[in-house]
Amino acid sequence: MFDNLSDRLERSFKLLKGQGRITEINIAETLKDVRRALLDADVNYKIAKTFTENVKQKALGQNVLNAIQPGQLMIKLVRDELAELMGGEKSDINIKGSPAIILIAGLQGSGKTTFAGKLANFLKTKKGKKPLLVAGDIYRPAAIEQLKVIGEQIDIPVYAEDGNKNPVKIAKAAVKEAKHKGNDLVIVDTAGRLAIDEQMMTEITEIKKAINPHEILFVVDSMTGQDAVNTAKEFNDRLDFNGVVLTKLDGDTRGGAALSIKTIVNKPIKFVGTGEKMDALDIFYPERMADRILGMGDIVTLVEKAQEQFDVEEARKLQKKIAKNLFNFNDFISQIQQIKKMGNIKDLAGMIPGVGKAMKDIDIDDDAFKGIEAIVSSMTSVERENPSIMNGSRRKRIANGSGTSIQDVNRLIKQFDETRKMMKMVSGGKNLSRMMRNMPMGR
Ligand SMILES: Nc1nc2c(ncn2[C@@H]2O[C@H](COP(=O)(O)OP(=O)(O)O)[C@@H](O)[C@H]2O)c(=O)[nH]1
Ligand SMILES: [Mg+2]
Repeated sequence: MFDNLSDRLERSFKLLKGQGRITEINIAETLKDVRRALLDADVNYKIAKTFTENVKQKALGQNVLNAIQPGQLMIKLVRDELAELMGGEKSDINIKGSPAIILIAGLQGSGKTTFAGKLANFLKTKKGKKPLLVAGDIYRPAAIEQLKVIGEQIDIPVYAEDGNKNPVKIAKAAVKEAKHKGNDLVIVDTAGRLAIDEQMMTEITEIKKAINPHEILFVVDSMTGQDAVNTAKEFNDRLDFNGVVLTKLDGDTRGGAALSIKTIVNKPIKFVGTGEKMDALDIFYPERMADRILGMGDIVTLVEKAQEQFDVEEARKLQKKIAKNLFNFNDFISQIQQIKKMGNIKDLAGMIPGVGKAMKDIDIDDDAFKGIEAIVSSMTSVERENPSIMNGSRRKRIANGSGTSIQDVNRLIKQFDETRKMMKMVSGGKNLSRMMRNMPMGR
């Protein structure tokens, strides 16, 4: 995420660190570099200019020149300004109302239908809502089908009227249906066009008038950079939406949209999409995003995700086993499965301070553990529980069974042994939260 911008900003600060003395001149140079980095990330020109001017004013106000660690202070100022640029505080979605009605708007292909599903899933699992999804894109038959498939995946009902060509009527009927069936949340997916067009704007405005939504969310593809910002402006002029959803942040996006949109439309970014799967949705936290941009990682989100997926009881049992040196291959596999449940591995690793950049060019995907899992599943249950009995002939059989080589099996067993030793060492009385606290925080 925003790799290039992160690299560029880091280099600007190095410029400062390398200097024996901080002067007004090299601060000015650093800020010029920061501005260039922002422009290259496709941030609006005026915004980039104001940005560096603000940082400069604050730097002078805080007397960076005499600070003990001027480089650090500059980084903090830039970090705060980045967070401010992206909205400062996180903004909640309004789901009060019975039912609460959410209208989704945006261009075709921006990710509306996917987001509608993700949001329904999120509000169902995290807020205990009973959503009804509404298929309001009636122009492409495949669009209705797409929403139905999504609904099935996440076990959420979809309201659709095959053959009805009036999305305003469909939306109204859906709200009625929700009241009738006891759904306390209605999410209306709509049709988009490839570019802004009058007919689409009229239609979505009419839907808005007819159902009076509590929340209108504008969905925009972050890969489209400045275009995203322009589209947002036009939609906002017509719809006066409540918030922005930035999708495809998992891709190779430069960051311009995320950094410019708040200033241009003065509406907060509320969610970001980070993948095609239904759980690839994050609440947008400006400060955490700023940390990630500056390569400081996002430990808070990482820990939150870990806690969400972590079974405390399981962890306690595991700790006992580790202490008694009873950690075996079954535990090993269940650990891997826990990690996999947490989501995209590269994404997660990117939240660890300093790791994001190091892993940028490494190709890791959800299949990263495939070989390991194959090897372990070729072990008998006796072998899994007693890794020490693994002799040469057993290793050979496992290699054959898993379609790997004896070297692969040896390597895994060696790794496993080393991990086990290390785990036993660190587990001596310490608990997990203590270990978490000892993690490098990067700031
Ligand atoms: N990588 C990635 N792909 C996404 C994301 N959101 C949507 N997509 C994909 O983008 C394409 C268009 O999404 P869709 O929801 O159909 O867009 P719509 O036309 O606005 O309804 C689909 O292939 C989605 O799987 C995201 O956050 N990350
Ligand atoms: Mg769609």
